Amino acid sequence: MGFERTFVMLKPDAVARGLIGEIVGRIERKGLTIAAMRMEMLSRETAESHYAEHRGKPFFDGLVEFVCSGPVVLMVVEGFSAISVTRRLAGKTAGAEADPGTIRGDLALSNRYNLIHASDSPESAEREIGRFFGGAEFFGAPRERLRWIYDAAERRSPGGGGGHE
Ligand code: FUP
Repeated sequence: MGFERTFVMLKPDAVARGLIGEIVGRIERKGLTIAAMRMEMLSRETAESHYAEHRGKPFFDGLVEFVCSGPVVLMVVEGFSAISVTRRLAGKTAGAEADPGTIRGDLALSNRYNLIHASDSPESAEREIGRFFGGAEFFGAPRERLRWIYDAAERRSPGGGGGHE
């Protein structure tokens, strides 16, 4: 809780389907801030280390092949409770089971082509941001914009940074 940064990846299906704006728009409209962003093709090595916890599972090879099959959008998203809020915006893993109102629930049917990855814990967020944005500069929201998103007390978070007090 409090001010957090999380790692988000829009997968090749999101890019190929022209849904970058739709998904980024949902994250921004919620009040979270895109603190860093770039587009690239993942190498096999990077994809395998990103999904290392799934190594050995039946879907691992197909998953790695899929995320390397086209460009992805890599982002650092920040704001109050950014990690859990972004997970809830994404919805359950399988598109067909994800609740309407979520990104996957509204826009996906597959459990592989599910559009978005979002870090699942503070530890994952730190590791994944380090993997993809080590040394990068993050750009926080201007304070005037945050004024109507957070109460002043909520903005005084221990982590500080990124336009917060
Ligand atoms: P999530 O945290 O919701 O992204 O889901 P997981 O970490 O459990 O799974 C990571 C990715 O593996 C999913 F986004 C899609 C892929 N996957 C499959 O391709 N098949 C499956 O049966 C389960 C997951």
